[in-house]
Amino acid sequence: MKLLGRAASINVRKVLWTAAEIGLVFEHEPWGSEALPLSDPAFRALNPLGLVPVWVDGATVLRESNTICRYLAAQAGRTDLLPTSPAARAAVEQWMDWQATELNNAWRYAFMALVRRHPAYADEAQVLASLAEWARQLGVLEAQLAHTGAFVTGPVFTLADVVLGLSVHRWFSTPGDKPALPAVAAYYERLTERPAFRAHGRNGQP
Ligand SMILES: N[C@@H](CCC(=O)N[C@@H](CS)C(=O)NCC(=O)O)C(=O)O
Repeated sequence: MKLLGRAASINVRKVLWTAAEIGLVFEHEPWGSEALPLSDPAFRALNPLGLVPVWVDGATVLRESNTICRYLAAQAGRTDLLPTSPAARAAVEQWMDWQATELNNAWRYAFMALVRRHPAYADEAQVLASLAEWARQLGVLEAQLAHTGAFVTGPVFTLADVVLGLSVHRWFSTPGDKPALPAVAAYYERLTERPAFRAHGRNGQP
């Protein structure tokens, strides 16, 4: 088995964290780095979208980080990470889908401007709008975590916590005028108790 994608990518980190929770042994090639550009035809043959991560398991080639995480959990029979009953599984997946759509879109501009310092993200009004929308979206997570007092869907750590934990890490790694979110802050500390999060999430890299 092989993971393709540089470890600075939040979507690659989802796979690294999930694989570590499961205890998988696999090869890792940092595609998306200078030495391994995503324009390389060999990479495009695996993912015509030109994005990381990509997971190769024999003849099975997968893209989309959340899909790869679900595949790994299902293959390992880790029903704690991804339950099999339709309702419990959907409860995990709805948070994963929300992270990949609404939440990620909210923080992208602010993160690229304030952390990556990317010149294409220099519009102050858009930075402030992104921070405000990010805080508004995380207010939904704050309410949920205040309710569960533990993980996103309840007392059990699931794949929803992998993907949301990495977004929360970006929130706390980004400077700016941000509201206090005490339940989210407590969750961040709770996740930090996990060795796999310390290795692939809260590891000094934003
Ligand atoms: N929906 C995809 C998004 C993948 C994605 O946007 N990956 C970024 C890195 S986080 C990427 O490959 N960007 C192109 C680049 O870095 O050149 C997923 O969840 O895997």
